[in-house]
Amino acid sequence: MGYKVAVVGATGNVGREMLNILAERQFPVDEIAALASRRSLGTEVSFGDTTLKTRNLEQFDFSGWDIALFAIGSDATKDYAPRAAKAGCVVIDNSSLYRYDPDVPLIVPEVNPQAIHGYANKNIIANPNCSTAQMVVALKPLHDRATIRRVVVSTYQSVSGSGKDAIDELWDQTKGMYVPGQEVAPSVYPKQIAFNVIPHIDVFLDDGSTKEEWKMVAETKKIVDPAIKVTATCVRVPVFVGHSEAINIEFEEFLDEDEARDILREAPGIMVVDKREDGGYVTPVECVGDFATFISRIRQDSTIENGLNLWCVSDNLRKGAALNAVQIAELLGREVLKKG
Ligand code: 11C
Repeated sequence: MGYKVAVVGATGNVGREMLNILAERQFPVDEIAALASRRSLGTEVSFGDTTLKTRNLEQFDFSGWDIALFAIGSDATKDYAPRAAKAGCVVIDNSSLYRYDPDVPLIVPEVNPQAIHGYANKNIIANPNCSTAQMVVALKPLHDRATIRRVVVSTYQSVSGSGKDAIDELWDQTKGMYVPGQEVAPSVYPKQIAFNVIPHIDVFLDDGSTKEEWKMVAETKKIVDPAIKVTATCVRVPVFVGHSEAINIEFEEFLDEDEARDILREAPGIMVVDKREDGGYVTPVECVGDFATFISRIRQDSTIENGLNLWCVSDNLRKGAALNAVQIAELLGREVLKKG
């Protein structure tokens, strides 16, 4: 016996990846519903070898459904997630709506699987921001060994993090650079993204940081350890898929770079590619479609007592969103629902 699973927002980038990953990982599904707003009705989406017709989210009755993977914006989530949860369906939500709610667990299965039991408070589990998810997978095994005091992270985030219109903007703007009269003005982004980088993701906060940077701080504390200090600079780069991060870590204890490499090699969800030669590291185009978080450029930071630098790359639509949500569903099935 398997599960009745609904994917909410099935026609978006993340919703489609959720369906792909449920099929790829052979999640034990008895029945699947691809839900979308009225605007997207009629659109067909793939689920393994089959094609699903989208169903109307507004009229959907979640009673009798086990799990709903939500990949819609916070505003729509506010309307539909409580409705699904009240009907007895466990919501795994990819929006930021519930992430900082103390009654809702925020889970990366490789890092804090024990938090799963908190689902029962509201029948809701939150999925973290993509830039946080890949970073905490790398931080956790190192924190367990040498206790992280402070993290300084700079991100290089792909445009797919902003949705389909942003992917189109990068594509059209890049092409338009070569065709006189077909230049494309910035629309999704405040400045040109083609052949450029933009140090601004999400809205500005009063202290001069951005919401994306704040999320990396708040979510790392909730998932790994509230004692860890994090400072982040989040930057959009002209890459379609795959977020990259340069991470500087200060530990309580000394951690040798070779030991760190060995720890990361053994850690769940991580693939170490770290040869000190031309091309001996991973770039975002190589991680697209992969499940792993890739770690390269592991090296001592000798400017502080117990410092380490590393480079972390992952498919933001997968580990950063859809894969992590499906992994939470697998964890929920294994530890709580026990049907599959
Ligand atoms: C980006 N990280 O790359 C964002 C996308 O809180 O789930 C995901 C935003 C979120 O723009």
